[in-house]
Amino acid sequence: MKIGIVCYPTFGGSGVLATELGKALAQQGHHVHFITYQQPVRLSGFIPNIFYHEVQVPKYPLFDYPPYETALASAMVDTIKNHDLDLLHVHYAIPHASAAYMAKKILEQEGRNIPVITTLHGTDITLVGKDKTYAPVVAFSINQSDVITAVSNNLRDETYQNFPIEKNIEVIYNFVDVERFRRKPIDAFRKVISPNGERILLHASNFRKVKRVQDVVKIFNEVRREMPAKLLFVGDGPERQMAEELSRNLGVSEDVRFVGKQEQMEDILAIADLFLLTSDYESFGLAALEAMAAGVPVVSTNAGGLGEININGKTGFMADVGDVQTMSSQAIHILSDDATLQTFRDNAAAHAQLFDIKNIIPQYEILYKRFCKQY
Ligand code: GMT
Repeated sequence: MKIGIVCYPTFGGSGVLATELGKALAQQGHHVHFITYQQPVRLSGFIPNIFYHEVQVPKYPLFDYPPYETALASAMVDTIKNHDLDLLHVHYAIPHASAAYMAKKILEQEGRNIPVITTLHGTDITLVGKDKTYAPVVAFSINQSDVITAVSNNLRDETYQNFPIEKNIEVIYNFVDVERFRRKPIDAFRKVISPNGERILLHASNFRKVKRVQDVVKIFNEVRREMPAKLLFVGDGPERQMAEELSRNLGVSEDVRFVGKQEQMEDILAIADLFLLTSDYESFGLAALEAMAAGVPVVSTNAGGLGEININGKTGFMADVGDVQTMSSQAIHILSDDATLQTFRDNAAAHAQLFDIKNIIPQYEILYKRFCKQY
């Protein structure tokens, strides 16, 4: 099949998922055309069946806000026509679903029907999407998609609660390439981070408010009272400075390291002992699933779809949003002895298998084939 994929090309979960999906589809022999405003971060190197079309948004002095959505819809039309695409799969509703609707209508006038699949990822529904500024367009364009998928049952339910959606929303879980994340730790790297064998706690995110990174620092502070430990922060974003300040105020900054945005998450996860995800909401929590695939247990909140991946008491633990005390005790319990940690590690790795790329990609292929009967 010839598949167009539209996503945010950044480190966010939706972009990562869309890129990994495209790469996996290309490996199956499909032709995958990424239509994005810059090269997606996980799309490095040359992959024969992958094509990249950059959306150019010209800046004119007249525009305070260059019309990205218009440029994107035009790039979609152009790519679909010139490369004879079979379908368009857009990740994240805003503004991808409405741009896809526009492209679809333009192509209809030329006698071409292009099926549009919209995958909802989370904040496009729960935070940004339901904001009155965007809501009518989001609801309309989701309803106009030929197929709607959500990355968890929770996100499907949230979408129905927040928008007047008339169509069926299918749930296709996010996935992880289990093989890729099953890495041996690089000893030299582990020694740099934890020279005396301290436990390594990890958090990775875009440091937005929804992640509650202050809770990560507070939990680490409690753990460190009980055992030697280090905290690694991966990623960057608006709340990073606050996390740095808090770790200084709590007197733990010597043991906290901010390593910025990283592409090789598997190497970092390979040295970690525990992943912390303290979010107000996660539709799914792809970062936590990647941790589990690397055999790293997760202590998280029970918000959104996190309970669909993190099994309380088995792959890690969950607690209410903001309940730092409980999450600290849970982290201490997992890390307190090697045997307990190993049990949680094994359970996390085993559970992640359910979400292996090999199990999920066929679900997307089946969905695409509904529209591409010739394949
Ligand atoms: O978490 C973010 O702020 C990034 C966001 C995105 O759109 O990239 O992540 C969302 O999509 C991911 C992939 O489906 C999910 O794993 C995240 O849970 C979801 N984030 C939220 O719901 C807050």
